[in-house]
Amino acid sequence: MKNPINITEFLSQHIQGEHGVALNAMLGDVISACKKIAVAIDAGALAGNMGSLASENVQGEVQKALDVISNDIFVEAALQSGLVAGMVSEEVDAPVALAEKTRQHGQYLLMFDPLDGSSNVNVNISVGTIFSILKSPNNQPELADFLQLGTEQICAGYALYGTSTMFVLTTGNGVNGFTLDVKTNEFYLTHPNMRIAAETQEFAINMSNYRFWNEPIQRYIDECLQGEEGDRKKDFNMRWVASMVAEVHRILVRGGVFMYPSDSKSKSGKLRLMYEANPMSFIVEQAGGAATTGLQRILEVKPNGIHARIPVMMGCKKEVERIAAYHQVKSKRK
Ligand code: AHM
Ligand code: MG
Repeated sequence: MKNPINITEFLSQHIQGEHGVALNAMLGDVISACKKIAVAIDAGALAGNMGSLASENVQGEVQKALDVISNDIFVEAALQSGLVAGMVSEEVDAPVALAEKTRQHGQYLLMFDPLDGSSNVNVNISVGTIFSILKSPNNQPELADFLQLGTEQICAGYALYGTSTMFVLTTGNGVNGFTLDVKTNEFYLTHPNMRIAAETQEFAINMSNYRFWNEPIQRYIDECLQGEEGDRKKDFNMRWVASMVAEVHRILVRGGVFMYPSDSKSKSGKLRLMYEANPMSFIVEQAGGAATTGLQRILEVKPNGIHARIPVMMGCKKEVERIAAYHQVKSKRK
C-alpha cells in the first residue's frame, strides 16, 4: 500500500467536535493498550502466559492467564489520559476501582472486554479486544450511571489479533480499519469506510446448540441449510471461529450474519450487552448493517446490569431483518 496515513494523524484529522480532544487522548491510550496486548499474545507459550491462574511456572511463580494480563494492561493504559471516570471490564465483577485522584477529572466511561474469545488462545486462533466509550453523567459515577443505552456510545472499536493485528473504530461517522505495522509499531489506515455487503450467503452460529434454539432461529438456519432446494433458493456457507471479534471482522470484510441467540439452556443469551453486543452493534450499524435481539434493536436495550447478557443477531441488514421478522411471527402466534 502506498503511503497509508497512520492512526494518530487520521484521528487528529477526523475526530473533532465536542468530544474530539478527549477522544483523541483516550483512543491514544486504548491503542497503546492493544499494541501491548498484541505483544503478550504473540509471545504465546514462550511467556508462560497460557496457564490458568492456579498454575505455577518452573520458578514456582503463579502464572497469570492472558485475559487477566490483558485486563491489567488495558486498565493501566486507559488511565493515562486522566479522562476516564469509571471502567467496566468483563474480567472484573464490579466497576473497576479507580483511585480517587484518577477519577477526579474523569468525564467518560470505558467498557471493555480485554480478551474476547480467550478460549481460542491455547489453540492459537484469533482473539480480540472490544471497547466502548460513553459520557459519564458525573466524575464519581454510581453503578446506575454505567447502565446507558447503546445509542449513547460516542465511540466503539475492537482490536483483532489475527494473522495481522488490526484496530477497527467508529465514532458515529462510518467505520475505519487500521493494520499494525510490526516494524514501526504503528497502525496505518488500510480499510477506509468499511461497509457490510447488502447480500450474503454466509452465516455464523454455533450449530451444536441447534436443539436448544427457539423456533425462529431454527427456521432461519433450516432455510439456509435447505439452500437452492428451499425457500431461499441459494446455497449458504457457514463459519464459526468462536471469537466474536474475528466473526464480526469477517462480516465487515466479506459480508455475512453472526448469531448467538438465547436458547433453552442460556435464557438470556451468552454475550454481554455493555462491552460485547453494544460496541459491535454500533460498528455494524455504522457499516450499513443491523443488530437485533430478535425482538428489539440491540442499541435500544436498557441494560439491567453491567454484565447483562443478551441474544445477538448482527451483520447483513437484510438477513437481520428476516431473523427479526421470524421472531415477530412467533410472538404474534403466542
Ligand atoms: P468470552 O468473552 O468468554 O471469550 O465469550 C465470548 C465468545 C465470543 O467471542 C464467541 O462468539 C462465543 O464466546 C463463542 O461461544 P461458544 O464457545 O459457545 O461457541
Ligand atoms: Mg468476551
